[in-house]
Amino acid sequence: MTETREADAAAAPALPVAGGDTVTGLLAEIAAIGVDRVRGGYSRPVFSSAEHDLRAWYLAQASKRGLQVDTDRNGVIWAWWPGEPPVDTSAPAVVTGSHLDSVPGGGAFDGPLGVASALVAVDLLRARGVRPVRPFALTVFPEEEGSRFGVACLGSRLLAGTIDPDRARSLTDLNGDSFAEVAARNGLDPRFVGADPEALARIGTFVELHVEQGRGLIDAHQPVGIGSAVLGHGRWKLSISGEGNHAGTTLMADRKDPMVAAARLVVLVRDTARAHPRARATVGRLQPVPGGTNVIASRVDLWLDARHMDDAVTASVVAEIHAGAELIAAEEGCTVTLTEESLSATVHFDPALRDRLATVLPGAPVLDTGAGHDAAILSGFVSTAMLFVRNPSGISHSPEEYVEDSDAEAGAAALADALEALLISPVTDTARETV
Ligand code: HGY
Ligand code: MN
Ligand code: MN
Repeated sequence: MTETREADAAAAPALPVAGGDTVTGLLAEIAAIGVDRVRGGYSRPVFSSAEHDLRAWYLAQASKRGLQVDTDRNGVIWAWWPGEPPVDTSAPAVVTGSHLDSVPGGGAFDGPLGVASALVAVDLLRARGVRPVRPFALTVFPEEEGSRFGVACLGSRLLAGTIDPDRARSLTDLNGDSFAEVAARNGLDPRFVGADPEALARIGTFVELHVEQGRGLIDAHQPVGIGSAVLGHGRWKLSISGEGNHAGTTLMADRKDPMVAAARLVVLVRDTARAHPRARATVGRLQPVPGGTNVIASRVDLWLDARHMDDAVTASVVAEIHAGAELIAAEEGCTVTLTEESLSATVHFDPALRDRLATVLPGAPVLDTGAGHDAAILSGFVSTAMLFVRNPSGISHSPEEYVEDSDAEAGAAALADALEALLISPVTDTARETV
């Protein structure tokens, strides 16, 4: 044990230390929550009963560790390590966390792995006798996937003030319920959602651990990697309007069928992305109105997800798709509108923090990711890093997402190493000292 740890181990307060939970064990505790028997995998939308149960589980786990828990006005859960001396409570905090909500039919690890690993990292830091010299908190951000209200990272965007609170309040789910109405039914006062500069200013360094959503660590034969960048990405809603009619009485020549235009558009999206190296463009969600088997749709709504490391390429891809959609709609006797729902520029994590973690975790590859994260939203405001844990399938947003038990524990140990380095480094007097 290093000198710091020995001295501190003797002086460490008799705080409740959980009986050696493992990441695998914690994830097993929530494995039955939000199982989707139709799609497979998990469907844990924000403010659903499943997500509510996950939040209750998390609050119990945090309390079991003696963490001081608070849910802020945006629904972000904060779990603070008790701040006995030598904590300099005025110093910027080290914060780690992720999310509990999922995409429809998602995997078991996207989000919960980072949340469970943070809890186990607390146990490991305690067992090592680490005494933070600066404030330390765990967080859980709501609506990271944007699966219910359509905007990804809604919780961290509200905290950071990067989404207009009126727009957030008016976002609606598939039932037409607004975020304001649903948030109010779940303990938040929608009048007060929005930028929280005090909470943001408390964060000096944010580290998010996440399952890798790709093959980088498989190919590198490493269990843990360090994040370098998050590809810029956005979501656009396209609405194609035609002429609803009877499937049996309407001759083919008389049709203005938005479903046909939508089908042609989905292929155009694929072809446009293929024409731009490393671009990704997806239509994963398509909704005919009214959606009857014997009905020619009057309208088809579909959502485009487009991404690229170069934001200008993302913009070109979307512009080409929009132009192509208008041509297709005209040829099918339809009209089309395109509405941007969210857009995040490519984010490069703090290079000094990235390099610092590379020294703490020698051999960990440095990887960019095509997946969005709350860490990317926060990186515009605080020093931010990510750790990735190997996913042998490389697949995510699917029940096939997977992490080996040993890699899950290696991830938590790596997170504890990173946090220890950040928590015991001397607090300088710079106002926004971050690493
Ligand atoms: O969509 C994403 O990239 C993230 O999983 N929310
Ligand atoms: Mn995800
Ligand atoms: Mn995620």
